[in-house]
Amino acid sequence: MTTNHAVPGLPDPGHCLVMGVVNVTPDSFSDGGAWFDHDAAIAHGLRLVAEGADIVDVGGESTRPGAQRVSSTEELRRVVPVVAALSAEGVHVSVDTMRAEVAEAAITAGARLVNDVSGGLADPAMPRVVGKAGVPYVVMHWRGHSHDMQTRSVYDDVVREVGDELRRRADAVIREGVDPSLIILDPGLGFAKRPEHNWALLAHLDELLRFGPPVLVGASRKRFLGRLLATPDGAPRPFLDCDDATLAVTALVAAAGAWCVRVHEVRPNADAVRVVAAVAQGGAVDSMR
Ligand code: PMM
Repeated sequence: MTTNHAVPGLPDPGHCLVMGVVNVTPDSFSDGGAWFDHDAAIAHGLRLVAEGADIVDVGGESTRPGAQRVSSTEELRRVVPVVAALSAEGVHVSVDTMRAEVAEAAITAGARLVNDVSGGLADPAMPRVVGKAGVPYVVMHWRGHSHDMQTRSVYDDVVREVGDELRRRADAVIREGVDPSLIILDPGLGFAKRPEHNWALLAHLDELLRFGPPVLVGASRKRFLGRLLATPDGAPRPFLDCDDATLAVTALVAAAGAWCVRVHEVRPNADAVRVVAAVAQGGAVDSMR
């Protein structure tokens, strides 16, 4: 098993971290916009921490396949008050944004990590803002905005190509001033990827882990899980019924050495990463009472 990395400024509990998702959007594909109201979003974030989330990821723009962009004004309005309130409660908040302006405002409001699904491609100012702030930066594999990203899901060798493209993005953001020790890589499951691409990336996660930076995996409630679990007549399993499948992915990637999983349903995943760590340590932990 590849060892878990510590990322400066973020918790290092000795197991794969759990990032709980708070989508402050009316149209998120997986939680139906249930946390669109600020107070509801803040309460949900605190509940996720109580359930074992190490980080809470706050996002104001849906990246559901086919989604249209929101304005930066609207994204700021959605995200900043939630980031500020959760940060004031001592929560490690990550901001899920592709916009430098939103990242900067969120960092000022207390966010400790920038989660950029575009890996710095959507807004060329992003890497400089993150570099200047000196916060950890999730660089995800991305080939274009959600409205037409599925047209870009063409690969000869998805594992090699995603790896190469991610490595190039990491080099690019380092040139723009991001500290290499603060980079986290993410294969971007579901982003310009068909189900078979996601499964291949999961099967060969070791190749991404070998690059060096910590790896974050976001499989939670994604369509490829629903497709796998489709009914005999081909109807995909609804997103909200894919949490057990998400849990299976969590256990597998945590055992493979992932640094963090991004999930909607925190408690079972927080339990799973602890089980994986206990097995990996083979009984050599004093918490095994
Ligand atoms: N997936 C979504 C949103 N943000 N961030 C990272 N780093 N990795 C992901 O896989 C990812 C992400 C889309 O899922 P959601 O709309 O259900 O939150």
